[in-house]
Amino acid sequence: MEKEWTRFLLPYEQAVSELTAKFLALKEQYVITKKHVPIEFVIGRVKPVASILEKMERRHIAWGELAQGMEDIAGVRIMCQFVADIYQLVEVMRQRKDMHIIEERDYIANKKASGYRSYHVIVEYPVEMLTGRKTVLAEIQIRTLAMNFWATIEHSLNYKYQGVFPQELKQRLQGAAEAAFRLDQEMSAIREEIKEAQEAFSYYRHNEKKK
Ligand code: 0O2
Repeated sequence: MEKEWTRFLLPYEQAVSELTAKFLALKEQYVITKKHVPIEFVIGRVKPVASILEKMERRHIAWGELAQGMEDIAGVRIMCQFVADIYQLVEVMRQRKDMHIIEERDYIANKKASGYRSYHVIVEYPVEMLTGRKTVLAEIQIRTLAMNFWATIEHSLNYKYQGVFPQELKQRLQGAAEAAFRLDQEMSAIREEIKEAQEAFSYYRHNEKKK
């Protein structure tokens, strides 16, 4: 059985490492433009077998339906500074020819009941295997650093409470999610102000030079 899992997960491993490398390469391209870089860092993982089995049971997914029925076996997470960066990256992804978007879930505009916010993009991604081309599904989660901070803490608490949080903790987490989102909004507002100040400064310098 272990060998079968290894064989099954191999294209997903490849998809995660290729997609991670591609988003890092995209970041480098932004870096050399000397403009704002919308990517902070990128991580990827293949869902552990125990989590796949748990989700198969919870969602009643049969072994034969696994490749189409579970979209997040291959997962890549991109962290950004600002909410606007997230939408910029989604737009970049929509233009790319090497990954085909089949679904987008905007959990920023429509946060989850838990308080979770992130933008999920499900893509079909082709990997070249020894046996030929295999197209797998992958889930790209794009979120701000503040959203990631919240989700990381909530995720680890989830393990402890198995998803059944005491009422007070649940409310605190929902409150913390709102605080994280307010932080994102504040940072975006500050960023706009900095941009305006920089534009005004360069306009002033330009006019000074003309004198
Ligand atoms: P891991 O370890 O991150 O892979 P489901 O998986 O059934 O809950 P669905 O509809 O398949 O949900 O996909 P969804 O909700 O678009 O994405 C699921 C993934 O999003 C989760 O994967 C988490 O990574 C993240 N996520 C969604 N909701 C929450 C939440 O309330 N809190 C946190 N911290 N993360 C969330 P996994 O498999 O749970 O875990």
